[in-house]
Amino acid sequence: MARLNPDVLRLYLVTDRSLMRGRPLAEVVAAAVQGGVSCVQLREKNLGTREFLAQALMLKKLLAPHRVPLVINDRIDIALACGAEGVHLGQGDLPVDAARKLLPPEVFIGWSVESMDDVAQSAALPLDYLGVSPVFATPTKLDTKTVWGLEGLAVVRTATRLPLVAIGGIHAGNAREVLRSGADSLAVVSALCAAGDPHAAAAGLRALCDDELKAR
Ligand code: TZP
Ligand code: MG
Repeated sequence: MARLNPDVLRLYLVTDRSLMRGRPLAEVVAAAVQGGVSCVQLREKNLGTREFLAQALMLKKLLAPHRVPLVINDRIDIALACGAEGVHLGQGDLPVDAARKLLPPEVFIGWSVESMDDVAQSAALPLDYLGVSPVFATPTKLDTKTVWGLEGLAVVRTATRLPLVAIGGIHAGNAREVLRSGADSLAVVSALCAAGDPHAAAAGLRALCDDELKAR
């Protein structure tokens, strides 16, 4: 399994086209990348396979010159077909072991953990990072189980050496405390997708990440 440098995950944009105020996906992602996003996950819950693949290929082309990795949510087939650098799986998706067998060794795998049982299980799985989901309650995803809170995130930090990607309700106002509670990465949806100026929003969050993480 390829070892993932957690710096690559530092500011992690997870897409949601429904929050983009009518702006094209490419426009919002390009602005966010210019601002300092270091990793992009394409998350599509309502697209057919061909449309999903078309969006993935478009983003792959957009991100490649910036050396920003593309992560595909849920779909191993789409990740393989577009040459994505990573996949993100949840508790209801293809099991991690099965995904690892299907993917080339250099493709990294992230997994959402929703309980301490999941964290315990992660130790035996071929994983590259854990998504701590959700850190705060968020209207962007309503079907969540436990809300970890900063305290829960800190407990997860003590239980694993895998890079931790914090997601759920993260914005410039709480980002520092999330990083101080043990996260290696901030994953955001609305803080960038719904921002009036995604470039400026990304630049602000990135400066904050770089400042908090410089001592590590
Ligand atoms: N997984 C856990 S919370 C979440 C996902 C995809 C949504 C996070 O959205 P936001 O707008 O950054 O709170
Ligand atoms: Mg999933």
